[in-house]
Amino acid sequence: MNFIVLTIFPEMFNPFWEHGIIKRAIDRSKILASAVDIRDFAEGRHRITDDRPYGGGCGMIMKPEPLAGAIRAAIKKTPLSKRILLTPQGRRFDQSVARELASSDGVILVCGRYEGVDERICHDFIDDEISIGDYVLTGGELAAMVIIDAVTRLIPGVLGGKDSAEKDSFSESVLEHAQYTRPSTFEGIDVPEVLLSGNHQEIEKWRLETSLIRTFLKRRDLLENRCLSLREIEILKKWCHDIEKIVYDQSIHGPDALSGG
Ligand code: 6GU
Repeated sequence: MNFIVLTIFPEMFNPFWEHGIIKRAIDRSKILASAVDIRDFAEGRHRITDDRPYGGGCGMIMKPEPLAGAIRAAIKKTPLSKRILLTPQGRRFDQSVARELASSDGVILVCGRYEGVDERICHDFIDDEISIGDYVLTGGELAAMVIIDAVTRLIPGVLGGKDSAEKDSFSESVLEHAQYTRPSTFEGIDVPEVLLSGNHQEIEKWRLETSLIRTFLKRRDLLENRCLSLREIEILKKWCHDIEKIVYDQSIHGPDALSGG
């Protein structure tokens, strides 16, 4: 997998390449990654990369020639890579887009800056436009890092065995279950007993239940769009039953029965 980032701030990527999983993926040749300075393709003594918009208006526009030169050079290096413009106008990046990119040969990520990019670049040099969410960043650089990070961890062999893809496809539509590590008691709060039991079947069941309840409480939209498994339906049905019982008992004995009022 080859990532080429085109940016006027290539130095922003140095600490990104040099830490954690990304560094390890580069060291182990799971990914190739480079940030190329668009300014290297700009003409003239001042190597200007932006200019005023035709028709007037505030803000500066990225000039087409340096971008075209940078993109052409990147295509020469990686002819099969998809050319992606990072812009708040793009389609929304999510786990399924990350998977799509992870299965490609490579991507050329073009970081927009200023108020935008000359439209002729968008038309003739770009295959796809991606946004990382509905807010406006000062440039595409942080979005490029988000995308490279999310895509890299999906590449086979980048994460350890336990974190591999099969768990991923699950975690994209339900939230990760609660996690604990030592000590078993922290500030008076114990780790749930089941996790210390060594009963793997019970532990797995507990994890699925906490995943589901969290998803229901924090991100109900994920649950609504998910194709539920039989086991998940059974768990949800049991909750419905338990909640109905509480409500039923309350309505029989009266709402004040338990408080004694
Ligand atoms: Cl990809 N670029 C910019 N400038 N702002 C954004 C974005 C991208 N995604 C969300 N906001």
